[in-house]
Amino acid sequence: MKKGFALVIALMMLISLIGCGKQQSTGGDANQANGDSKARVLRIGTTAAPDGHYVRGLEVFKEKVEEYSNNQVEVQIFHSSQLGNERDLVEGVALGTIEMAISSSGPLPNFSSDFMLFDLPFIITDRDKAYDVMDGAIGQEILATLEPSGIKALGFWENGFRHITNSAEPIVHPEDVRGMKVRTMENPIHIETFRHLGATATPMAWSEVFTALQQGVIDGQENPLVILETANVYEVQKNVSLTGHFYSPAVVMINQDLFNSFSPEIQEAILKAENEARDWQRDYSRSLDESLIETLRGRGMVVTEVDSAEWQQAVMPVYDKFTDQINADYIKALTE
Ligand code: EAX
Repeated sequence: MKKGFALVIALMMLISLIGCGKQQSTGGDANQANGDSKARVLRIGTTAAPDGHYVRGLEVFKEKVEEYSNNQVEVQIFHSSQLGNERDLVEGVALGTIEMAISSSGPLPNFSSDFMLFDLPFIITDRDKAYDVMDGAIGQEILATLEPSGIKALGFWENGFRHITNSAEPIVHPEDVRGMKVRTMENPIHIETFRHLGATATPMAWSEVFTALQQGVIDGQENPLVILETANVYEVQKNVSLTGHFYSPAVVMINQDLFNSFSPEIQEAILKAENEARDWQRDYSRSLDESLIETLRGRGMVVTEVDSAEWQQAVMPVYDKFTDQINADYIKALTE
């Protein structure tokens, strides 16, 4: 009986492996062999839900890149971590097993420490100022640090201002998170910030968070409002406190060798489409931050305003632990 069951499981695994292999063969490299008459497929992976702000932006990118390339390129969007968690996605693009990805800044310091700039608490409080730095020389320098990993990073999109959620009493003051088990992204500065506040920081991939909250493995988490809404976090968390303690950009990336294999015209189409989609996605993200407070209240969440200065002061010591690892001119550009 047991043996029969094991055989069935083994067969199922084999079938799913064959399935994966097939899916991968639709990728860019495989299509190269078919000549230019057939559209080359760019699969883009994201952890976001189908109606999340990344996916909406990627839909704009898809439409534009297909138009600008005269349909020589086809974009396929894989939402909800179907191609893996953010760390897997970035690794996949580096290795060329996935053509493209969008990843929040969370796992990027594992690939290039320069990205830590954006992870410092409250380093960004004004998104327009942040866009200037990210789109200017400094941002481009930081994106280029992914090149040795085989990644061409195209631009900074927006994940957004992160706010803390929980289900016990609403969090108002920094000391309220003491003793709480808070899920953070797999990011050294994020982990240290919550540790510093006296919480048990629990780094975890995004796809595991909903269940962990539901089962009480963690008490809270932090994310932009759009994620609370589109990933149904309001179903398992009662309160959101508008701390805005981190601003998280999101990087759109493509495998470097794959990008280089395209004609200059197609490369131009990809770059132009990414640029325009980025602007669209940022505007969309910004508009959601305004509208979603009421939406989440309607979902039954208690939305709590906090004293930002009090929170900033509480996390300042975190800077001392990391500033020697971050280019001082970069910090200046964001803070001055
Ligand atoms: O990129 O892991 C996270 O909390 C991210 O904000 C989310 O997956 C969107």
